[in-house]
Amino acid sequence: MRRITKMMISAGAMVAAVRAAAQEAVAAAPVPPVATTPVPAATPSLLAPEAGIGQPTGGWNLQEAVTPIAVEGHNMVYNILNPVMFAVAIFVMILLAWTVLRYRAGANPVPSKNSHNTTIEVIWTVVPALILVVIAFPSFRLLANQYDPPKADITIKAIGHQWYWEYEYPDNGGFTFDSVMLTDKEAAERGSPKLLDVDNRMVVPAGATVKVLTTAADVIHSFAMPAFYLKMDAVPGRVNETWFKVDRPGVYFGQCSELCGSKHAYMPIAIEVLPKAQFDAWVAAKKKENGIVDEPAVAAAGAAPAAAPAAADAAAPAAPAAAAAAN
Ligand SMILES: [Cu+2]
Repeated sequence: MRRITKMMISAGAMVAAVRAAAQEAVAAAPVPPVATTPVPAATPSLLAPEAGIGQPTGGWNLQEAVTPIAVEGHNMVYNILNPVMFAVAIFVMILLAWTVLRYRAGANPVPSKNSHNTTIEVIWTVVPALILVVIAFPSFRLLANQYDPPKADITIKAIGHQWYWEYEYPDNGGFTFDSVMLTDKEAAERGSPKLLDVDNRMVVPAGATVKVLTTAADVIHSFAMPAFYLKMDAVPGRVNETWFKVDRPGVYFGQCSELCGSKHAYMPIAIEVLPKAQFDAWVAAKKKENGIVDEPAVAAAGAAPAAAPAAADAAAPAAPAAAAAAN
């Protein structure tokens, strides 16, 4: 089943690649190059990437898991799928070697006339089916958890473009910004791995459930973050939903994971997880930069000192409510 799904996915990827190439050819002429304009980093505190966390390590293991879903996914890979695959592969190799040696023509001058054996046929049907059932239970549980998120604390929209990501913060006045890959020189200056860091990272608060809405402006892209065990297609004209929750502040790197044209490899995703207070400061800076004013908070702050003593009593209960609404 997994194999068929995998084949279907790779067939889908080929179709998408052909479609992307066609759309790219159409879009190539009028669209100016996007990766050349340097955008000043607006982040008040820029976290330094940490070796071995949220980026490739060159080993053959998965990147260290930093979300509950990633922990569950790694458990599935390391403790269920890999042992089953190794056991099946070794068993089949031994069986093959035994058959080749034991039933070779030289040792069997008179060939066997057996055509079938009911017992063996039942065994080789039932045992693989049981193995699949054993794999299915934790697999379906993981799938259900991935697609049944807890209530979101913040929603962020990730929009794929040829070839950069754009992020929108609808909960915080709807400011948007582009996230373009750093050159090798810029990445070296910042101490970041090359081809993975961007000028403006997607910033999220630590310990919060982040809902990510993915979509695209031109061709199909895919929003992927290995350390979060997260991958979601970004399809033009459609909005997909995924989520993550990271407790550990830090910088995590991912890449577009759907062939989307000639610079597919150069539109990385960098997510910076900040402690809540620093995140709030970053949001405040972004709002200021974009001229976004919190209407209810301004009204409450302006009304309180100006109000007559009698009116202040009536206004007082409304102020916390207004402040709560502003948050
Ligand atoms: Cu892409």
